Amino acid sequence: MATTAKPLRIDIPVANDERKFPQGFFWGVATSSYQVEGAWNEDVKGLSIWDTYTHKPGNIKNNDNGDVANDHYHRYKEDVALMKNDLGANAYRFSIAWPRIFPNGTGEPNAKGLDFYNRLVDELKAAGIEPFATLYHWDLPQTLQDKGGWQNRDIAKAFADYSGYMAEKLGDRVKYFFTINEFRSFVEGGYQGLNVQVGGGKIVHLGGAPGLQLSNGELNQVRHNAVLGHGLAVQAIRSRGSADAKVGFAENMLIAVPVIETPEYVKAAEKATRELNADFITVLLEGRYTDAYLKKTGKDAPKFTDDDLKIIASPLDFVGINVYKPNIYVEPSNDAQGYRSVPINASHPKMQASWHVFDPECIYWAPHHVRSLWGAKSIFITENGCSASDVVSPDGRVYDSDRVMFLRAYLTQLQRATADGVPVKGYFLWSAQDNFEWSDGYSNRFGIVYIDFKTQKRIPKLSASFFRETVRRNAVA
Ligand code: GBH
Repeated sequence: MATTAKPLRIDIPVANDERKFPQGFFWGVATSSYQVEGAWNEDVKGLSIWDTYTHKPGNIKNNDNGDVANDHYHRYKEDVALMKNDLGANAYRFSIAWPRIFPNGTGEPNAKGLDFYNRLVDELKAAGIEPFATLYHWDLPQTLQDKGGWQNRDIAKAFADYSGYMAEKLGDRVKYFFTINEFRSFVEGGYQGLNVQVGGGKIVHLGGAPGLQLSNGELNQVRHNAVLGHGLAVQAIRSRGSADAKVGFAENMLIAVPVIETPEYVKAAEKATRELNADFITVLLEGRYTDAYLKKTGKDAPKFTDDDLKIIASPLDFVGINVYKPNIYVEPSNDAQGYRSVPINASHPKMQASWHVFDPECIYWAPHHVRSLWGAKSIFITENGCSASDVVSPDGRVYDSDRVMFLRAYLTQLQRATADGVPVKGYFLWSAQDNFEWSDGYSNRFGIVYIDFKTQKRIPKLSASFFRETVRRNAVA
């Protein structure tokens, strides 16, 4: 039966205003020092706890380490050019290796270490890329670990001194500072190890440097020392940095997603989010540990003073959140808690990383909750992205179709949040390049640029084109 089919005409939504982001939105990519720099023992750099940890056989998949990593320390010019030309980024979130600046953690600064970040920042400015500096992305000077690391309250003060020093030295060009990246990850991963629910009752165990296994009471004190360090650093940046310095943290917020979008479910998800983050974001923004947290921790609760709480809650200019996955799905309940967590189904979709539960809605709800719970006026998504099984195909390209799917889905939800008026000012994609993925070594690729770790060749992936077009339009591509 022959029909004369009319060819379908589909309008390509090139100018679809409905998916636009606010004007002046920062489109960034992110990395961290230990994961990309390499040059682990050059230019008077001190050892970090990650040098020590990775050099011990058995800690990292394939016994990989960050000795060379992406060799970014020597190739930063090429990498900045890539960000500008191939990714179109207008912002870059990098971290500073504390042991490059203070090889012994405190004391005499190392001019050569500082010089690297001066040159990097100058290169970024010349490329029209706004630098966002993270002061602590887990590479603690080993000398400070030898004095107890974050178990030792004095480290908080040492961190503030180092932070103030950096704000003073870079402050004429760097306006945005993040104190600490993911309190929860380095505290729980490094000082106890953490178990993550990934669906179907399956649990994945994650660990990191310095590889300790503290008791719950000791761990809660480490949490407290870390938020105290953040507060002292905020004060040091304000007093020693430039007058227009902006400062905040970048935390891996635990996110409760309402199963259904009704006011009751949303309320329940907000309550859950506040309690889930009681040990970090909530105390940082409220200056108090919630009653439920103190009750739950009981005799293991951290020891603290009222003065500590004031320091911890030093006023911030923005809230930075790393958003990858939903942590719990929530429905309302009639008990005192007011919410109930429902199980994540065994067949729930995942991205490649063992822990990576897939749900774009989490990047809609995370900033929403931050605004409704704490009234934040400025929010950054400091990380978002996924790993994938990327390979270079015979034609020399890398077809990461799943990452493009992931980014489009998450950005669509983020755009929805900005359209609601949630004050999200920028988005940083993790990561600018494949890099050293902690315990997974080089086996887990999060970049939108592929790295051949044998030759250090950089190949922008399909997702790099997607990102570049998104930035160009300032809308989901
Ligand atoms: C971030 O860590 C890091 O900042 C970055 O260095 C890293 O490379 C990147 O993401 C990709 O992994 O959320 O309760 O299920 C995220 C590392 C944080 C992921 C803890 C797994 C499990 C705990 N991890 N998360 S939970």
